[in-house]
Amino acid sequence: EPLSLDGFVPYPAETAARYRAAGFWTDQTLPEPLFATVARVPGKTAIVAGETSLTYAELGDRILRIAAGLRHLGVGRGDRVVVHLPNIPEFIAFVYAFWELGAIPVFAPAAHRRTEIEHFVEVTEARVYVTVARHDGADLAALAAELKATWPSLEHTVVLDADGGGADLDRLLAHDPLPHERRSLPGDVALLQLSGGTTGQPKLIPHTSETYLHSVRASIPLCGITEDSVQLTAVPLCHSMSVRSPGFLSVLSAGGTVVLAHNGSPDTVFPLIQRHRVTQSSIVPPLLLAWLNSSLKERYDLSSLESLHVGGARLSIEAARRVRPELDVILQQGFGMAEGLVNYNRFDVDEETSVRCQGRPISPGDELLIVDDSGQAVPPGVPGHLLTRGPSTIRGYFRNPEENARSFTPDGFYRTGDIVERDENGYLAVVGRSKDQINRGGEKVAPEEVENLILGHEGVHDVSVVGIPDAILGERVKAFVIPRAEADPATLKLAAIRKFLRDRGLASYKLPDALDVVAEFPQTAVGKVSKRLQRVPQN
Ligand code: J2J
Repeated sequence: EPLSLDGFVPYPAETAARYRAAGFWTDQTLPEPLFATVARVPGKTAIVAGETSLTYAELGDRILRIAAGLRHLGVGRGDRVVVHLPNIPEFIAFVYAFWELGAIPVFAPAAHRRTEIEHFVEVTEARVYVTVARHDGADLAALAAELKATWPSLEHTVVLDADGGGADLDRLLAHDPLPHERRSLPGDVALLQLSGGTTGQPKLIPHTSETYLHSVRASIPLCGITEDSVQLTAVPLCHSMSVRSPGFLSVLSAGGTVVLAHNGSPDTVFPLIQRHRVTQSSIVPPLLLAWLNSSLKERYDLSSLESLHVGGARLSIEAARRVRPELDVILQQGFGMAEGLVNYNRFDVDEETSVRCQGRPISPGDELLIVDDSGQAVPPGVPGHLLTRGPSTIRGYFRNPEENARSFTPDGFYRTGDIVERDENGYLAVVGRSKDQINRGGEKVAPEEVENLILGHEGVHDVSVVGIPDAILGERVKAFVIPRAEADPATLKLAAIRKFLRDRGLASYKLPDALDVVAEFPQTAVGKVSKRLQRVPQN
Protein backbone atom coordinates (compact mmCIF):
# COMPACT_ATOMS: atom_id res chain seq x y z
CA GLU A 1 0.00 0.00 0.00
CA PRO A 2 2.75 2.59 0.63
CA LEU A 3 3.74 4.40 -2.55
CA SER A 4 6.83 2.87 -4.05
CA LEU A 5 8.94 5.51 -5.73
CA ASP A 6 12.38 4.65 -6.96
CA GLY A 7 15.05 7.11 -5.89
CA PHE A 8 13.46 7.90 -2.53
CA VAL A 9 15.67 7.00 0.45
CA PRO A 10 13.32 5.65 3.13
CA TYR A 11 13.72 5.93 6.90
CA PRO A 12 14.76 2.75 8.70
CA ALA A 13 11.58 0.96 9.84
CA GLU A 14 12.44 1.23 13.54
CA THR A 15 13.13 4.97 13.22
CA ALA A 16 9.80 5.51 11.47
CA ALA A 17 8.03 3.51 14.18
CA ARG A 18 9.72 5.61 16.86
CA TYR A 19 8.74 8.91 15.17
CA ARG A 20 5.12 7.72 14.98
CA ALA A 21 5.06 6.49 18.56
CA ALA A 22 6.49 9.82 19.76
CA GLY A 23 3.78 11.72 17.88
CA PHE A 24 6.27 13.46 15.59
CA TRP A 25 4.66 11.79 12.62
CA THR A 26 0.89 11.72 12.59
CA ASP A 27 -1.79 10.11 10.50
CA GLN A 28 -2.42 13.16 8.34
CA THR A 29 -1.84 14.14 4.72
CA LEU A 30 -0.96 17.66 3.59
CA PRO A 31 -4.42 18.80 2.44
CA GLU A 32 -6.23 17.62 5.55
CA PRO A 33 -5.42 20.50 7.92
CA LEU A 34 -6.61 22.97 5.26
CA PHE A 35 -9.90 21.16 4.66
CA ALA A 36 -10.49 21.01 8.41
CA THR A 37 -10.23 24.81 8.38
CA VAL A 38 -12.57 25.06 5.38
CA ALA A 39 -15.16 23.13 7.41
CA ARG A 40 -14.55 25.22 10.53
CA VAL A 41 -14.45 28.79 9.20
CA PRO A 42 -15.69 28.68 5.57
CA GLY A 43 -16.43 32.40 5.43
CA LYS A 44 -13.06 33.64 6.67
CA THR A 45 -10.57 35.12 4.25
CA ALA A 46 -7.86 32.61 3.37
CA ILE A 47 -5.84 34.40 0.69
CA VAL A 48 -5.48 38.00 -0.46
CA ALA A 49 -3.52 38.98 -3.57
CA GLY A 50 -3.94 42.37 -5.20
CA GLU A 51 -7.67 42.98 -5.48
CA THR A 52 -8.44 39.25 -5.32
CA SER A 53 -9.48 37.66 -2.10
CA LEU A 54 -10.63 34.10 -1.48
CA THR A 55 -12.56 32.77 1.50
CA TYR A 56 -11.73 29.32 2.80
CA ALA A 57 -14.89 27.97 1.14
CA GLU A 58 -13.87 29.51 -2.18
CA LEU A 59 -10.31 28.25 -1.88
CA GLY A 60 -11.50 24.73 -1.04
CA ASP A 61 -13.90 24.78 -3.99
CA ARG A 62 -11.18 25.95 -6.39
CA ILE A 63 -8.75 23.31 -5.20
CA LEU A 64 -11.28 20.52 -5.65
CA ARG A 65 -12.33 21.77 -9.11
CA ILE A 66 -8.72 21.98 -10.25
CA ALA A 67 -8.13 18.53 -8.77
CA ALA A 68 -11.13 17.18 -10.72
CA GLY A 69 -9.80 18.71 -13.92
CA LEU A 70 -6.33 17.32 -13.32
CA ARG A 71 -7.72 13.90 -12.53
CA HIS A 72 -9.63 14.06 -15.80
CA LEU A 73 -6.23 14.53 -17.47
CA GLY A 74 -5.08 11.35 -15.77
CA VAL A 75 -3.06 12.84 -12.91
CA GLY A 76 -2.95 10.62 -9.83
CA ARG A 77 -1.02 9.32 -6.87
CA GLY A 78 2.75 9.35 -7.23
CA ASP A 79 2.81 11.42 -10.45
CA ARG A 80 5.50 14.08 -10.49
CA VAL A 81 4.48 17.54 -11.67
CA VAL A 82 6.46 20.78 -11.90
CA VAL A 83 4.82 23.87 -10.37
CA HIS A 84 6.63 26.95 -11.64
CA LEU A 85 4.57 29.90 -10.47
CA PRO A 86 5.18 33.31 -8.88
CA ASN A 87 3.37 34.58 -5.76
CA ILE A 88 -0.21 34.23 -7.00
CA PRO A 89 -3.14 32.40 -5.36
CA GLU A 90 -2.97 29.71 -8.06
CA PHE A 91 0.36 28.57 -6.61
CA ILE A 92 -1.44 27.56 -3.44
CA ALA A 93 -4.52 26.22 -5.23
CA PHE A 94 -2.47 24.03 -7.58
CA VAL A 95 -0.18 22.51 -4.99
CA TYR A 96 -3.17 21.59 -2.82
CA ALA A 97 -4.99 20.18 -5.87
CA PHE A 98 -1.98 17.99 -6.63
CA TRP A 99 -1.74 16.93 -2.98
CA GLU A 100 -5.44 16.09 -2.99
CA LEU A 101 -4.70 13.64 -5.81
CA GLY A 102 -1.55 12.28 -4.18
CA ALA A 103 0.61 13.78 -6.94
CA ILE A 104 4.07 15.18 -6.14
CA PRO A 105 4.70 18.82 -7.03
CA VAL A 106 8.25 20.05 -7.62
CA PHE A 107 8.42 23.56 -6.12
CA ALA A 108 10.32 25.41 -8.84
CA PRO A 109 11.30 29.03 -8.08
CA ALA A 110 9.67 31.48 -10.50
CA ALA A 111 13.14 32.83 -11.25
CA HIS A 112 14.20 29.51 -12.74
CA ARG A 113 14.56 29.16 -16.47
CA ARG A 114 15.04 26.43 -19.08
CA THR A 115 18.26 25.00 -17.64
CA GLU A 116 16.75 24.32 -14.22
CA ILE A 117 13.21 23.39 -15.29
CA GLU A 118 14.39 20.95 -17.92
CA HIS A 119 16.53 19.23 -15.31
CA PHE A 120 13.50 18.80 -13.02
CA VAL A 121 11.35 17.41 -15.84
CA GLU A 122 14.08 14.98 -16.80
CA VAL A 123 14.98 13.72 -13.32
CA THR A 124 11.41 13.40 -12.07
CA GLU A 125 9.85 12.28 -15.38
CA ALA A 126 7.23 14.92 -14.76
CA ARG A 127 3.83 14.46 -16.38
CA VAL A 128 2.55 18.02 -15.92
CA TYR A 129 4.18 21.47 -16.01
CA VAL A 130 2.25 24.44 -14.59
CA THR A 131 3.51 27.95 -15.25
CA VAL A 132 2.56 31.50 -16.24
CA ALA A 133 2.82 32.73 -19.83
CA ARG A 134 5.37 35.41 -18.96
CA HIS A 135 7.50 36.13 -15.95
CA ASP A 136 10.14 38.84 -15.57
CA GLY A 137 10.44 39.23 -19.31
CA ALA A 138 10.77 35.50 -20.00
CA ASP A 139 8.41 33.71 -22.39
CA LEU A 140 7.44 30.71 -20.29
CA ALA A 141 4.59 29.74 -22.65
CA ALA A 142 7.25 29.08 -25.25
CA LEU A 143 9.28 27.14 -22.69
CA ALA A 144 6.22 25.02 -21.89
CA ALA A 145 5.72 24.21 -25.57
CA GLU A 146 9.40 23.42 -26.05
CA LEU A 147 9.52 21.12 -23.01
CA LYS A 148 6.39 19.30 -24.09
CA ALA A 149 7.86 18.70 -27.53
CA THR A 150 11.16 17.46 -26.06
CA TRP A 151 10.26 15.30 -23.07
CA PRO A 152 7.99 12.32 -23.70
CA SER A 153 6.96 12.05 -20.03
CA LEU A 154 5.48 15.54 -20.14
CA GLU A 155 1.89 14.99 -21.26
CA HIS A 156 0.26 18.23 -20.14
CA THR A 157 1.19 21.85 -19.69
CA VAL A 158 -1.00 24.38 -17.90
CA VAL A 159 -0.09 27.94 -18.87
CA LEU A 160 -1.78 30.66 -16.84
CA ASP A 161 -1.92 34.37 -17.60
CA ALA A 162 0.95 36.34 -16.09
CA ASP A 163 -1.20 37.22 -13.05
CA GLY A 164 -2.99 33.88 -12.90
CA GLY A 165 -6.27 32.95 -14.52
CA GLY A 166 -6.80 32.38 -18.23
CA ALA A 167 -8.32 29.71 -20.45
CA ASP A 168 -6.25 26.78 -19.16
CA LEU A 169 -7.43 27.52 -15.62
CA ASP A 170 -11.04 28.05 -16.69
CA ARG A 171 -11.03 24.62 -18.35
CA LEU A 172 -9.96 23.00 -15.09
CA LEU A 173 -12.37 25.06 -12.97
CA ALA A 174 -15.29 24.00 -15.20
CA HIS A 175 -15.21 20.55 -13.59
CA ASP A 176 -17.45 19.72 -10.66
CA PRO A 177 -15.40 19.62 -7.47
CA LEU A 178 -14.04 16.24 -6.43
CA PRO A 179 -15.10 15.13 -2.99
CA HIS A 180 -12.24 15.81 -0.56
CA GLU A 181 -10.92 12.44 0.53
CA ARG A 182 -7.63 10.73 1.20
CA ARG A 183 -5.95 9.56 -1.98
CA SER A 184 -2.43 9.11 -0.64
CA LEU A 185 -0.82 7.98 2.59
CA PRO A 186 0.95 10.18 5.15
CA GLY A 187 4.24 8.40 4.41
CA ASP A 188 4.08 8.92 0.63
CA VAL A 189 6.48 11.41 -0.92
CA ALA A 190 4.31 14.52 -1.22
CA LEU A 191 6.60 17.20 -2.64
CA LEU A 192 10.05 17.85 -4.01
CA GLN A 193 11.82 20.99 -2.90
CA LEU A 194 15.13 22.34 -4.12
CA SER A 195 18.29 22.22 -2.16
CA GLY A 196 20.42 25.30 -1.87
CA GLY A 197 22.83 23.57 -4.17
CA THR A 198 26.55 23.01 -4.20
CA THR A 199 26.75 20.87 -7.30
CA GLY A 200 26.42 21.14 -11.05
CA GLN A 201 22.66 20.69 -10.96
CA PRO A 202 20.06 21.51 -8.32
CA LYS A 203 19.20 18.57 -6.05
CA LEU A 204 15.66 17.55 -5.19
CA ILE A 205 14.49 17.09 -1.61
CA PRO A 206 11.68 14.57 -1.12
CA HIS A 207 9.35 15.33 1.78
CA THR A 208 6.41 13.25 2.94
CA SER A 209 3.28 14.57 4.64
CA GLU A 210 4.72 13.15 7.85
CA THR A 211 8.05 14.98 7.69
CA TYR A 212 6.55 18.22 6.46
CA LEU A 213 3.56 18.46 8.77
CA HIS A 214 5.78 17.77 11.75
CA SER A 215 7.66 20.95 10.93
CA VAL A 216 4.39 22.84 10.38
CA ARG A 217 2.86 21.74 13.68
CA ALA A 218 6.00 22.74 15.58
CA SER A 219 6.16 26.13 13.83
CA ILE A 220 2.62 27.22 14.63
CA PRO A 221 3.04 27.89 18.37
CA LEU A 222 6.71 28.93 18.13
CA CYS A 223 5.89 31.62 15.56
CA GLY A 224 2.68 32.65 17.30
CA ILE A 225 0.39 31.64 14.42
CA THR A 226 -3.33 31.67 15.30
CA GLU A 227 -6.67 32.21 13.60
CA ASP A 228 -5.98 35.95 13.97
CA SER A 229 -2.70 35.82 12.09
CA VAL A 230 -2.37 37.78 8.87
CA GLN A 231 0.80 36.63 7.18
CA LEU A 232 2.56 38.54 4.44
CA THR A 233 4.43 36.40 1.88
CA ALA A 234 7.02 38.62 0.23
CA VAL A 235 9.71 36.05 -0.57
CA PRO A 236 9.04 33.45 -3.27
CA LEU A 237 6.20 31.08 -2.33
CA CYS A 238 8.29 28.04 -3.21
CA HIS A 239 10.75 28.80 -0.39
CA SER A 240 10.51 26.78 2.84
CA MET A 241 10.07 30.03 4.75
CA SER A 242 6.90 30.72 2.76
CA VAL A 243 5.57 27.16 2.89
CA ARG A 244 6.24 25.83 6.37
CA SER A 245 8.46 28.16 8.42
CA PRO A 246 5.80 29.04 9.44
CA GLY A 247 4.41 29.57 5.95
CA PHE A 248 1.02 29.19 4.34
CA LEU A 249 0.65 25.61 5.57
CA SER A 250 0.72 26.86 9.16
CA VAL A 251 -1.55 29.84 8.58
CA LEU A 252 -4.13 27.90 6.56
CA SER A 253 -4.26 25.17 9.15
CA ALA A 254 -4.78 27.74 11.93
CA GLY A 255 -7.46 29.65 10.01
CA GLY A 256 -5.53 32.87 9.48
CA THR A 257 -5.06 34.90 6.31
CA VAL A 258 -2.20 34.83 3.78
CA VAL A 259 -1.43 38.06 1.91
CA LEU A 260 0.67 37.57 -1.22
CA ALA A 261 3.12 40.17 -2.52
CA HIS A 262 5.10 40.00 -5.76
CA ASN A 263 8.20 41.34 -4.08
CA GLY A 264 9.37 42.62 -0.74
CA SER A 265 10.24 46.21 -1.49
CA PRO A 266 8.85 48.77 0.99
CA ASP A 267 6.67 50.50 -1.61
CA THR A 268 4.99 47.17 -2.36
CA VAL A 269 4.65 45.72 1.13
CA PHE A 270 4.12 48.69 3.46
CA PRO A 271 0.74 49.55 1.87
CA LEU A 272 -0.23 45.88 2.15
CA ILE A 273 0.76 45.73 5.82
CA GLN A 274 -1.33 48.82 6.54
CA ARG A 275 -4.34 47.79 4.48
CA HIS A 276 -4.61 44.17 5.62
CA ARG A 277 -3.36 44.63 9.18
CA VAL A 278 -0.53 42.14 8.63
CA THR A 279 0.74 40.54 11.85
CA GLN A 280 3.64 38.31 10.72
CA SER A 281 6.06 37.82 7.86
CA SER A 282 9.05 35.58 7.12
CA ILE A 283 11.75 37.44 5.25
CA VAL A 284 15.41 37.32 4.27
CA PRO A 285 17.98 39.81 5.64
CA PRO A 286 18.18 42.08 2.55
CA LEU A 287 14.42 42.72 2.79
CA LEU A 288 14.71 43.52 6.46
CA LEU A 289 17.50 46.00 5.69
CA ALA A 290 15.39 47.62 2.98
CA TRP A 291 12.48 47.96 5.42
CA LEU A 292 14.69 49.39 8.18
CA ASN A 293 16.32 51.87 5.84
CA SER A 294 13.16 53.00 4.08
CA SER A 295 11.84 56.49 4.72
CA LEU A 296 8.37 55.13 3.83
CA LYS A 297 8.33 53.54 7.30
CA GLU A 298 6.89 56.75 8.77
CA ARG A 299 4.28 57.14 6.03
CA TYR A 300 2.45 53.88 6.69
CA ASP A 301 0.79 52.41 9.74
CA LEU A 302 2.78 49.25 10.42
CA SER A 303 1.52 48.90 14.00
CA SER A 304 -0.31 45.62 13.31
CA LEU A 305 3.02 43.83 12.77
CA GLU A 306 3.82 41.65 15.78
CA SER A 307 6.80 39.55 14.68
CA LEU A 308 9.22 39.10 11.83
CA HIS A 309 10.85 35.78 11.13
CA VAL A 310 14.22 36.49 9.53
CA GLY A 311 16.30 33.68 8.08
CA GLY A 312 17.86 32.19 5.00
CA ALA A 313 21.14 34.05 5.36
CA ARG A 314 23.23 35.70 8.03
CA LEU A 315 21.73 38.81 9.62
CA SER A 316 24.26 41.25 11.04
CA ILE A 317 24.06 41.92 14.75
CA GLU A 318 23.86 45.67 14.06
CA ALA A 319 20.80 45.25 11.83
CA ALA A 320 19.24 42.84 14.31
CA ARG A 321 19.57 45.39 17.11
CA ARG A 322 17.60 47.98 15.14
CA VAL A 323 14.50 45.84 14.67
CA ARG A 324 12.67 46.29 17.93
CA PRO A 325 13.34 50.02 18.41
CA GLU A 326 12.70 50.98 14.78
CA LEU A 327 9.88 48.64 13.79
CA ASP A 328 8.44 47.82 17.22
CA VAL A 329 8.15 44.11 16.47
CA ILE A 330 9.62 40.91 17.84
CA LEU A 331 12.61 39.79 15.77
CA GLN A 332 12.57 36.03 15.45
CA GLN A 333 15.73 34.80 13.79
CA GLY A 334 15.59 31.37 12.19
CA PHE A 335 18.08 29.04 10.63
CA GLY A 336 16.52 26.35 8.52
CA MET A 337 17.18 24.27 5.49
CA ALA A 338 14.87 22.78 2.90
CA GLU A 339 16.42 19.39 3.74
CA GLY A 340 14.47 19.55 6.98
CA LEU A 341 15.96 20.92 10.18
CA VAL A 342 14.59 24.26 11.34
CA ASN A 343 15.77 26.34 14.32
CA TYR A 344 13.97 29.37 15.71
CA ASN A 345 14.75 31.75 18.51
CA ARG A 346 11.91 31.52 20.99
CA PHE A 347 9.91 34.71 21.51
CA ASP A 348 11.05 35.00 25.14
CA VAL A 349 14.84 34.88 24.64
CA ASP A 350 16.91 37.70 26.06
CA GLU A 351 17.95 40.58 23.81
CA GLU A 352 21.52 39.30 23.31
CA THR A 353 20.37 35.85 22.22
CA SER A 354 17.77 37.35 19.91
CA VAL A 355 20.38 39.37 18.01
CA ARG A 356 23.31 36.93 18.16
CA CYS A 357 21.65 33.55 17.69
CA GLN A 358 19.60 31.96 14.95
CA GLY A 359 17.59 29.63 17.14
CA ARG A 360 17.45 26.14 18.50
CA PRO A 361 15.77 23.09 16.96
CA ILE A 362 11.99 23.23 16.81
CA SER A 363 11.50 19.51 17.48
CA PRO A 364 12.58 17.40 20.45
CA GLY A 365 13.25 14.70 17.83
CA ASP A 366 16.01 16.70 16.12
CA GLU A 367 19.49 15.29 16.76
CA LEU A 368 22.43 17.66 16.26
CA LEU A 369 26.12 16.86 16.10
CA ILE A 370 28.62 19.71 16.15
CA VAL A 371 32.06 18.33 15.37
CA ASP A 372 35.59 19.39 14.49
CA ASP A 373 37.40 18.39 11.30
CA SER A 374 38.20 14.98 12.72
CA GLY A 375 34.61 14.28 13.70
CA GLN A 376 35.02 14.87 17.45
CA ALA A 377 32.19 16.71 19.22
CA VAL A 378 33.13 20.27 20.22
CA PRO A 379 32.05 21.90 23.50
CA PRO A 380 29.63 24.86 23.71
CA GLY A 381 31.12 28.08 22.39
CA VAL A 382 33.46 26.35 19.94
CA PRO A 383 32.55 26.40 16.25
CA GLY A 384 32.06 23.09 14.48
CA HIS A 385 30.45 21.37 11.50
CA LEU A 386 26.74 20.80 11.96
CA LEU A 387 25.27 17.39 11.16
CA THR A 388 21.64 16.56 11.83
CA ARG A 389 19.07 13.80 11.78
CA GLY A 390 15.42 13.93 12.80
CA PRO A 391 11.73 13.63 12.01
CA SER A 392 11.69 16.51 9.49
CA THR A 393 15.05 15.81 7.87
CA ILE A 394 15.41 13.70 4.74
CA ARG A 395 17.70 10.67 4.51
CA GLY A 396 18.72 11.37 0.95
CA TYR A 397 18.15 13.50 -2.13
CA PHE A 398 15.83 12.18 -4.81
CA ARG A 399 17.53 9.96 -7.40
CA ASN A 400 21.04 11.08 -6.50
CA PRO A 401 23.11 8.25 -4.94
CA GLU A 402 26.50 9.90 -5.58
CA GLU A 403 25.49 13.07 -3.78
CA ASN A 404 23.88 11.07 -1.00
CA ALA A 405 27.14 9.28 -0.33
CA ARG A 406 28.78 12.68 0.21
CA SER A 407 26.01 14.51 2.06
CA PHE A 408 24.78 11.81 4.45
CA THR A 409 26.67 9.69 6.93
CA PRO A 410 26.08 5.93 6.92
CA ASP A 411 23.84 6.31 9.98
CA GLY A 412 21.67 8.91 8.30
CA PHE A 413 22.98 12.27 9.49
CA TYR A 414 22.78 15.10 6.96
CA ARG A 415 26.00 17.09 6.63
CA THR A 416 24.62 20.63 6.50
CA GLY A 417 27.86 22.26 5.37
CA ASP A 418 27.18 24.95 7.97
CA ILE A 419 29.59 25.86 10.75
CA VAL A 420 27.79 26.74 13.94
CA GLU A 421 28.48 27.56 17.55
CA ARG A 422 26.12 26.37 20.26
CA ASP A 423 25.71 28.31 23.51
CA GLU A 424 25.05 26.86 26.97
CA ASN A 425 21.29 27.06 26.41
CA GLY A 426 21.40 25.20 23.12
CA TYR A 427 20.99 28.24 20.88
CA LEU A 428 22.96 28.17 17.64
CA ALA A 429 24.83 30.93 15.86
CA VAL A 430 25.76 30.28 12.23
CA VAL A 431 29.38 31.41 11.97
CA GLY A 432 30.54 30.00 8.67
CA ARG A 433 30.17 27.51 5.88
CA SER A 434 32.27 24.62 4.64
CA LYS A 435 30.20 23.91 1.50
CA ASP A 436 31.04 25.55 -1.81
CA GLN A 437 27.91 27.66 -2.04
CA ILE A 438 27.11 31.34 -2.45
CA ASN A 439 24.32 32.74 -0.28
CA ARG A 440 23.10 35.74 -2.24
CA GLY A 441 20.71 37.35 0.23
CA GLY A 442 19.10 33.99 1.01
CA GLU A 443 19.12 32.74 -2.57
CA LYS A 444 21.60 29.93 -2.86
CA VAL A 445 23.92 29.65 -5.85
CA ALA A 446 26.05 26.60 -6.59
CA PRO A 447 29.32 27.90 -8.10
CA GLU A 448 29.83 24.61 -9.92
CA GLU A 449 26.58 25.00 -11.83
CA VAL A 450 27.58 28.47 -13.07
CA GLU A 451 31.16 27.37 -13.78
CA ASN A 452 30.02 24.43 -15.89
CA LEU A 453 27.95 26.70 -18.10
CA ILE A 454 30.70 29.34 -18.45
CA LEU A 455 33.15 26.59 -19.43
CA GLY A 456 30.93 26.07 -22.48
CA HIS A 457 31.90 29.55 -23.74
CA GLU A 458 34.33 29.33 -26.66
CA GLY A 459 36.56 32.10 -25.30
CA VAL A 460 36.99 30.57 -21.85
CA HIS A 461 39.93 28.41 -20.86
CA ASP A 462 39.02 28.13 -17.16
CA VAL A 463 36.65 29.73 -14.69
CA SER A 464 36.16 30.01 -10.94
CA VAL A 465 32.99 31.41 -9.37
CA VAL A 466 32.96 32.69 -5.78
CA GLY A 467 30.87 34.77 -3.41
CA ILE A 468 32.31 38.17 -2.55
CA PRO A 469 31.15 40.33 0.36
CA ASP A 470 28.21 42.67 -0.23
CA ALA A 471 26.79 45.12 2.29
CA ILE A 472 23.14 44.39 1.48
CA LEU A 473 23.06 40.86 0.05
CA GLY A 474 25.77 39.45 2.31
CA GLU A 475 27.40 37.96 -0.74
CA ARG A 476 27.22 38.39 -4.48
CA VAL A 477 28.44 36.31 -7.36
CA LYS A 478 31.84 36.93 -8.94
CA ALA A 479 33.43 35.01 -11.81
CA PHE A 480 37.17 34.85 -12.50
CA VAL A 481 37.83 33.88 -16.11
CA ILE A 482 41.09 32.74 -17.74
CA PRO A 483 40.67 33.39 -21.47
CA ARG A 484 41.83 31.22 -24.33
CA ALA A 485 44.70 32.74 -26.28
CA GLU A 486 42.49 33.42 -29.31
CA ALA A 487 39.48 34.76 -27.34
CA ASP A 488 37.78 38.00 -28.39
CA PRO A 489 37.94 40.16 -25.21
CA ALA A 490 34.56 41.76 -26.00
CA THR A 491 32.83 38.38 -25.54
CA LEU A 492 34.30 38.08 -22.03
CA LYS A 493 32.92 41.31 -20.60
CA LEU A 494 30.47 40.99 -17.69
CA ALA A 495 27.44 41.93 -19.79
CA ALA A 496 28.40 39.47 -22.52
CA ILE A 497 28.85 36.59 -20.08
CA ARG A 498 25.56 37.41 -18.38
CA LYS A 499 23.80 37.35 -21.74
CA PHE A 500 25.56 34.10 -22.63
CA LEU A 501 24.24 32.51 -19.43
CA ARG A 502 20.76 33.98 -19.80
CA ASP A 503 20.58 32.57 -23.33
CA ARG A 504 21.39 29.17 -21.88
CA GLY A 505 18.35 29.52 -19.64
CA LEU A 506 19.96 30.12 -16.25
CA ALA A 507 18.01 31.87 -13.47
CA SER A 508 19.02 35.51 -13.27
CA TYR A 509 19.98 35.47 -9.57
CA LYS A 510 22.80 33.05 -10.45
CA LEU A 511 24.38 35.35 -13.05
CA PRO A 512 27.73 36.88 -12.05
CA ASP A 513 27.42 40.36 -10.55
CA ALA A 514 31.11 40.95 -11.20
CA LEU A 515 33.78 39.45 -13.43
CA ASP A 516 37.54 39.61 -13.70
CA VAL A 517 39.53 38.32 -16.64
CA VAL A 518 42.82 37.00 -15.21
CA ALA A 519 45.92 35.17 -16.39
CA GLU A 520 45.84 32.63 -13.58
CA PHE A 521 44.06 31.72 -10.35
CA PRO A 522 45.65 31.99 -6.90
CA GLN A 523 46.65 28.53 -5.71
CA THR A 524 46.45 26.79 -2.37
CA ALA A 525 49.49 25.01 -0.93
CA VAL A 526 48.37 21.78 -2.60
CA GLY A 527 47.89 23.46 -5.97
CA LYS A 528 44.10 23.82 -6.02
CA VAL A 529 42.31 27.04 -6.91
CA SER A 530 42.13 29.14 -3.75
CA LYS A 531 38.56 30.38 -3.66
CA ARG A 532 39.36 31.86 -0.27
CA LEU A 533 41.87 34.27 -1.82
CA GLN A 534 39.48 35.06 -4.67
CA ARG A 535 36.82 36.12 -2.14
CA VAL A 536 39.07 38.82 -0.70
CA PRO A 537 38.06 42.23 -2.11
CA GLN A 538 40.69 43.48 -4.56
CA ASN A 539 40.51 47.16 -3.71
C1 J2J B 1 22.99 31.99 8.16
N1 J2J B 1 22.76 31.07 7.20
C2 J2J B 1 21.51 30.61 7.07
C3 J2J B 1 20.75 32.03 8.90
C4 J2J B 1 19.66 29.59 6.51
C5 J2J B 1 13.38 27.84 7.28
C6 J2J B 1 13.52 26.88 6.34
C7 J2J B 1 14.53 26.99 5.37
C8 J2J B 1 15.39 28.04 5.36
C9 J2J B 1 16.46 28.13 4.31
C10 J2J B 1 15.24 28.99 6.35
C11 J2J B 1 20.44 31.05 7.90
N2 J2J B 1 22.03 32.46 8.99
N3 J2J B 1 19.81 32.52 9.73
O1 J2J B 1 16.08 30.03 6.41
O2 J2J B 1 14.11 29.80 8.26
C12 J2J B 1 21.72 29.02 5.18
C13 J2J B 1 22.47 27.81 5.70
C14 J2J B 1 21.51 26.66 5.41
C15 J2J B 1 20.92 27.10 4.10
C16 J2J B 1 19.59 26.47 3.79
C17 J2J B 1 14.22 28.88 7.32
N4 J2J B 1 19.33 30.41 7.53
N5 J2J B 1 20.98 29.71 6.22
O3 J2J B 1 17.17 29.09 4.16
O4 J2J B 1 17.41 25.36 1.94
O5 J2J B 1 23.65 27.68 4.95
O6 J2J B 1 16.58 27.00 3.51
O7 J2J B 1 22.15 25.40 5.31
O8 J2J B 1 17.18 27.78 1.20
O9 J2J B 1 20.77 28.52 4.24
O10 J2J B 1 19.00 27.14 2.71
P1 J2J B 1 17.52 26.80 2.25
